[in-house]
Amino acid sequence: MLKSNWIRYTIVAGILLLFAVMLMLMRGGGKNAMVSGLPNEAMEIARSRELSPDDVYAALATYMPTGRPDEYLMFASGGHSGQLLVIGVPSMRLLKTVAVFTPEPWQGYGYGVMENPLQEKYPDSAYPPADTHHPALSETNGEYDGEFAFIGDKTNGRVAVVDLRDFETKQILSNPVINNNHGAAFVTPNTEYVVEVSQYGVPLGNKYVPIEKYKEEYRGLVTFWKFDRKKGRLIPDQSFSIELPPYWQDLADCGKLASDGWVFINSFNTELATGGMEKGNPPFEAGTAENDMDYMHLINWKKAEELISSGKFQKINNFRVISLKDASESGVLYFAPEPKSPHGVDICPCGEHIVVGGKLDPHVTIFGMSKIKQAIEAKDFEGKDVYGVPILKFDAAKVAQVEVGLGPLHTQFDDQGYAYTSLFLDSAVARWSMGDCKFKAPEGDWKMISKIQTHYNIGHLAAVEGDTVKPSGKMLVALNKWSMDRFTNVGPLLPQNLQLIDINNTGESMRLLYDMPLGVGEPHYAQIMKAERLKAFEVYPEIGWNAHTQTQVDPKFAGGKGTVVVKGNTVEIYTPLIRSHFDPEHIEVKKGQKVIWKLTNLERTRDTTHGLTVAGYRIGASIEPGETVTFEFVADKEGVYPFYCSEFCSALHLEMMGYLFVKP
Ligand code: CUK
Ligand code: CUA
Repeated sequence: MLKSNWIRYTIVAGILLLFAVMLMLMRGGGKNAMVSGLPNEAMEIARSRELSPDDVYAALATYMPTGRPDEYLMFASGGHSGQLLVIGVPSMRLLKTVAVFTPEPWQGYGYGVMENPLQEKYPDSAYPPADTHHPALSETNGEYDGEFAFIGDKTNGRVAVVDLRDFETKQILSNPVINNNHGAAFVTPNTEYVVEVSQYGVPLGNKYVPIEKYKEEYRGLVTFWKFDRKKGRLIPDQSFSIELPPYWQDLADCGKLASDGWVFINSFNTELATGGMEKGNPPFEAGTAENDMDYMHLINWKKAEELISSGKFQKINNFRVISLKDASESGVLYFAPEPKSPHGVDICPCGEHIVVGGKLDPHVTIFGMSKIKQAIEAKDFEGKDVYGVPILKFDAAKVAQVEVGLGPLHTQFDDQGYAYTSLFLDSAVARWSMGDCKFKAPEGDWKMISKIQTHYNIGHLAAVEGDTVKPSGKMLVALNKWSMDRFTNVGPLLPQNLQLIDINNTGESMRLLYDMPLGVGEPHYAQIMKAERLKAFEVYPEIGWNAHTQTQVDPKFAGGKGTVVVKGNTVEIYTPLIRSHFDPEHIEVKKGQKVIWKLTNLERTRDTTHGLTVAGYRIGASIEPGETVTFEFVADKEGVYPFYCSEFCSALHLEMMGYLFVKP
C-alpha cells in the first residue's frame, strides 16, 4: 500500500515537473525562480500538509488560477433561504446568490424598488419565509439554452422566473388553486410549460374542510404554467391544472424524445393517512408507509391541452382545472405501481426509461415508455384506484430493477450509459449501467457497478447537463444533508456539504474531489450547465434600462441633469448617477409629501454599480450600469436623512452622498 502510494507520488511529481517545464518554455526560459522551483516546492507542500496523492490529484483537478472562469455553472436551490445559488464548477466558488423569494440588500431586492416581483405581491413588506427545492433551467429541444431559470417555493406554492440575461427574478406567481408544492419547477423540452406539482393534499381553492373528509374533498394538483419566452413571463390565462387524488405527489420529471408529451410524478401516502398521533391515530411517518406499492402518475399533457381547448375544465379561483374524473376517463392520467414510498423520478437521456428511486426499497425501478404506451393501447390494466384512475400492471410497465443500496432517492445520467443514484441511508452514490437503452453502457446490462461514499446523507445529486438529452458526464455534485465533522465547528446549526465527484474514469472508481460548505439553507436540487451557454449582459444594453421589463423605458433618463418637479403633494426627482456624485445632492420635501424618485446609472464601464440607501426609510437599491430604478414612498418622518452610495465605486465613493430634508 505504502509502496504504491509512493509510485503515485512519483507520477504526480512527474506531472508537476512537466507543467513546470511547459510553463518555463512558454515564458521563454528559467527567469522565473518560482516556476523552476515548483516541483520541489509542491512536493514540500504536499509533505508538510500531509496530502496524499489523491489529495494532490483533487487539488489539481479543481484549482482555478485567478482570472480563469469555471467551465460549468451549477444552479442550486437555496432551500429555506428562499434564494437560488450560482456556483462555479469545478472550483465550487459561489458566484452569486440570486434573490428570489427573500429580500436581499446587495441586489436592492425587496427594499422599496418599484416593479419588483416581491414588491408586487407583498407591498407591506411582510415577506413570508420560502423554501426553494427544485431549480429548472429553460430548455430548447431538451438541452439547456441558458436563457431562464425557474424555481418553486414549497411552503407557499409559488413559482418564480429568473432571467439569465441579468440573473434577476422577474416574476413570482402563487398558485391560485393550491397552497403548497414540491415537484416544482420542471420544464417541458421546449419550455412550453413550467410544471408545478403539489405535495400535501388540501381542499382545492384555499377553503376549510375538516380532515375527516380527506378522501372526499382533499386533493393534489399538477399545474402547467404556460411560458412566454418573448415576454419572459408565465401567463396564467394560458395555464391550467389537473386535479389529482390526495396522495402525496412528490418529485416530477418531464418526458423528452421517446416520452415527450408526458409528465411523470411519484407519489406516496396512497394509504390516504391523515395523521393525528395526539388523538391515538398512527403518525404520518407510519401511516404513509404501509402499502408495498404506491402509484407513479403518468400524465399526458398534450391530451390535457386538447381537453382544455375543447372547454372540458372547471374554474377554481378563475384558474382552469381539469377534473380528476375527466383526466382519468380521457387518457390524461394513468398510474403505474411503484415500490414503497418512492422519491425521485428521472428520465434517461433518450426519454425511453423512467427511473424511480425506492427510498424505502433498495432498488431503482426502471419503467419503459414503449411498454407503457403498449399497455395503455391494449388496456392492460390491473384495475382502477378508488378515484377511478386506471392502473397499469407493474410488469406491463417495468423494464428492470437494480439493487443499488439503502435509501435510493435521485438519479442522474452521464454520456457513457451510466446512471448515478443517491443513497440517503448508505451515504453513497451508486453507479449502475443502463441496459437496453440508446445510452447503453459497455456492460450492456442493467446492473450495479460501483459506489462512492459521501459525507453524509446525500439527497439530490447533479451531473453536468445530467438531465438533458445530451449529458456531459465528467463531474457530479452530491448535495449532502449533513456535514457533521467535515468542517470547523460553527455551532449546532451546520452547513450543508456539496461534494464534487469526478466521474470521468468510467472503468475505475469515482473520485471525491472537493467539499463545499454551504451555510445559507438546504440546497435540495441543482442543475449544472456548460457556462458557454450563457448570454448574460455585461452592462445593461441602453442607458435608462428597466431591468424588470428588459426595455429602455424612457430615453429622457439617458443622461442630463438632475431635476426636481413638484406637482401638488407629489415630488418627482430624477437623479443621474456617475462617479462620484448624486444630482441633486439636496432633496427637500415637506412631511407627508409623496416622493417618486428615479435614479439612472449613466456608467458604461463593467462593474461600476452604484447603490442607494436612505437612513430611516427602508430603501435600498443596486443600480447597475445603464439601469434606471424607481422608488415611491411617503416622506412621513421629519428630519435630516443622509443618503449615500453603498457600492465602493471610486476613490471618492464616500463623498457620493446627499441629504434628504423632510421639513415639518
Ligand atoms: S427533495 Cu430534497 S432530497 Cu425536495 Cu427533491 Cu429529494
Ligand atoms: Cu457610487 Cu459608491
